[in-house]
Amino acid sequence: MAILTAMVPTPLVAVVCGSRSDLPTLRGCFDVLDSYGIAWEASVISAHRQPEALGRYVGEAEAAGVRIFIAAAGLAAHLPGVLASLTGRPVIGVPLDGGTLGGADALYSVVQMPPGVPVAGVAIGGAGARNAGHLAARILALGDPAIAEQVAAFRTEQAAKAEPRIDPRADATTPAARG
Ligand code: AIR
Repeated sequence: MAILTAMVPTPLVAVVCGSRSDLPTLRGCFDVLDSYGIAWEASVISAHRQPEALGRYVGEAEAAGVRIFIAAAGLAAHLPGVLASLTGRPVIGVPLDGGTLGGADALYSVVQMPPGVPVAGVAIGGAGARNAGHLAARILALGDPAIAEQVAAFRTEQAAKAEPRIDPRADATTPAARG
């Protein structure tokens, strides 16, 4: 079990993934949490390869004050579901593209949870990783005015980026129309 701890005290969010090979895809999740000033820690613990370590870790993380778990895995992505069986705190599941099935395998594993054991599923891959960070922020914002302010600021900033009535022909990044 490897635990990679960000240089911040008392993490509110624990990000767990099934393999070190998942870490590059999770970069956006860490960046989003940092952008909100939310303390987090990251761990590599596979539900299949290190099930006992996962159980121990969840108990320790809860005791340390972690409020939300983000769990990411590819292939048969049971990590979010197993994690949700081990904690009563919110679990956000990020399905990752593990190869042959393009992440559909992980997506189904994440969202098709049995009643009583909820996992909040986000999109496959990098978009989902970022949204896991945003969703964690929104949940924490319910009880934390400082984070609520950050969430509001992000939404305002994002909304300001709308570009009504542009001329796409003047945009050098838009490929020239053919035919
Ligand atoms: N995985 C690891 N244990 C259980 C699962 N489902 C996932 C990892 C990774 C993929 O299997 O989350 O996305 C491949 O892992 P690796 O270590 O072979 O690169």
